[in-house]
Amino acid sequence: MPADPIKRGAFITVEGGDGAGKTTLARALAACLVDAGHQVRLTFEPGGTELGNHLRSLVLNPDLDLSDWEETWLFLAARASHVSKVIRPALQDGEIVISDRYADSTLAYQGFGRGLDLDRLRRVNDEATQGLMPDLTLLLDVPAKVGLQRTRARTSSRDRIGDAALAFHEQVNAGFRELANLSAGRVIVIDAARDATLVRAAALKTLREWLDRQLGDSPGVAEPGSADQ
Ligand code: Z5A
Repeated sequence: MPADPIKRGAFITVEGGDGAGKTTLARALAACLVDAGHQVRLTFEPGGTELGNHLRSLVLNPDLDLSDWEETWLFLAARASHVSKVIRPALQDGEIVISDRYADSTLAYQGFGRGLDLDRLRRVNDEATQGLMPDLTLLLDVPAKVGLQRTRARTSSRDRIGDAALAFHEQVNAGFRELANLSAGRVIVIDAARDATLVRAAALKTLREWLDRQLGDSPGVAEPGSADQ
């Protein structure tokens, strides 16, 4: 089990650039875990609480002019609320929390993308999360161009960050890969340029192996759709 003494569940994050398939995968993983009998809390950033949802609409509003640090504080305020009101209580109840984005997104987007100081970002992230880091992070790696094509095929609505230049998204993706190298024990990189079924299968395999190691004789992870068979 994780070392944090007040924590009994497991904390898993799904990270990656725009259109990497995080939401699709997070939902599929949650469904497989629920089918296997786990208590699962599926959540996301920015959002997951009333304050977080308000801050999400502010920080993604393309008509709002924000400095890079103003943008960062909004993400951090949303995270502080998310950790204290959703993630920690769920972990204390023994649930498996799956968050679609978390602290690594701030390092990748505001650090590698915007160019803000990484050490300072780590410190403020640490304050916002009260030191709570994921036990496992699945990093969906997809070329920025492919990810942006996916999201732009889905919607034409604009957002402050998704609309940034391709070069920005490439820096973000390179940042995520560097973070994975720095935290190789926690972050597992999954090739997400493949068909969604293959991405899900690779992620499920990783998750099963990880749960076997962490949770011993817990129910594990069901095959997709096995509850219906
Ligand atoms: N942000 C930040 O800067 N700092 C922070 O600290 C945090 C966030 C926490 C959140 O916006 C923005 O905030 C985000 C980072 C920034 N901005 N950007 N860019 P969001 O939550 O609205 O956006 P997102 O997190 O990038 O989600 P997304 O655009 O919805 O992408 P996704 O969740 O990775 O993908 P998806 O919704 O699962 O799939 C996108 C489409 O592709 C959809 O039509 C799927 O059916 C399709 N899809 C999924 N997988 C595949 C595969 N494998 N092949 C083909 N098509 C696929």
